[in-house]
Amino acid sequence: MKHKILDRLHEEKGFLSGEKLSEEFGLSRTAIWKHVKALKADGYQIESVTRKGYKLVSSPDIVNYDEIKEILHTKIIGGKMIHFNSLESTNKTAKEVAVVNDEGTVVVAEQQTKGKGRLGREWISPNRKGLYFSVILKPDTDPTKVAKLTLLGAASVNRGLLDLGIQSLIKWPNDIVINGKKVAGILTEMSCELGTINHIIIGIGINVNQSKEEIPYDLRDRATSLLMESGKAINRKELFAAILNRLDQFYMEFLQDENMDGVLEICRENSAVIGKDVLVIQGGNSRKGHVVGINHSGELQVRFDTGLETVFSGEVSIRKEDEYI
Ligand code: BT5
Repeated sequence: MKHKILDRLHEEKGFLSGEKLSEEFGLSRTAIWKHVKALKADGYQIESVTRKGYKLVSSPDIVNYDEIKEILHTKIIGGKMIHFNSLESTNKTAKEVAVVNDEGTVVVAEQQTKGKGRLGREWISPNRKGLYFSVILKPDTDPTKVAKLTLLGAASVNRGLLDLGIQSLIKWPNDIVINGKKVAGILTEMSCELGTINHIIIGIGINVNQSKEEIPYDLRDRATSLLMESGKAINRKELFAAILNRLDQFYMEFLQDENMDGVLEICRENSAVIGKDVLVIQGGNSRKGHVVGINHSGELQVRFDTGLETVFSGEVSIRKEDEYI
């Protein structure tokens, strides 16, 4: 009901009387007032004047469904959106709710207190400075295709950023970088049984409006934000919707015939590592190699002294020889 009242306040330019609202929704005026109070607690600035009613003055900087639905044009992704002000990790919560929710459900939080990176690492997620969300997918495919879905996430972030006029590169398999520094990361997790996928969680974290001082000191040489790179504050709602729109587009393509050609082409054309000398770090072991390309299965092709090898995305980190990331 709260959301319906919010919709009406959004529509109405001037004041909307409590009486009219209570007639429209068949509620008492006290009930209407309670919902308005709840909206105020969510951060909506609503002016209330005796005998005139309520007027929406401003919406909070939050990334929930109400705030992006006008610009969300998706078929599957975001069909349901579960929003939290604070969570330990959106991937953790998405995993917990995956069984009882349809695919496309998005878990989003304004901040994370234990954001997860890969291999037990941490993702720093300050309140309302970035975007932190996880998408639940349930494709009818085999687990070997899952690594490719990380690239689907990466391509969606790259294209979503471009929709807002921001250029970025994809550092296979899960980093988005601008000017050699990491601005976003993707964590894909899977639950499967006997070769069948129960669900996949694609978690995306993006540094949006952090100033340099808001990036932890020990990450400043390798992390950046969109604000720092573009010199202007970025609208998180627009960016969130743009990425979900792209994710939906690419996932629909994938569902048709598991075709990822478009996504792979984006990952190749915008690669931060193809044609570069890199260190391939795997299980505490580091080897020098030269990245030749990304193959049809989304794996990295690297030429080592010993010959050409295919590198899988699971437990591997790639670092450029002359850079920190
Ligand atoms: C990643 O791991 O890059 C995956 C990050 C995924 C985060 C999202 S947020 C929503 C969803 N819910 C979650 O709990 N997680 C996902 P990895 O490649 O392991 O990179 C982690 C490393 O990046 C850390 O060890 C730091 O060095 C660095 N790092 C941590 N926070 C960062 C940040 N905010 N910006 C840039 N680098 C960061």
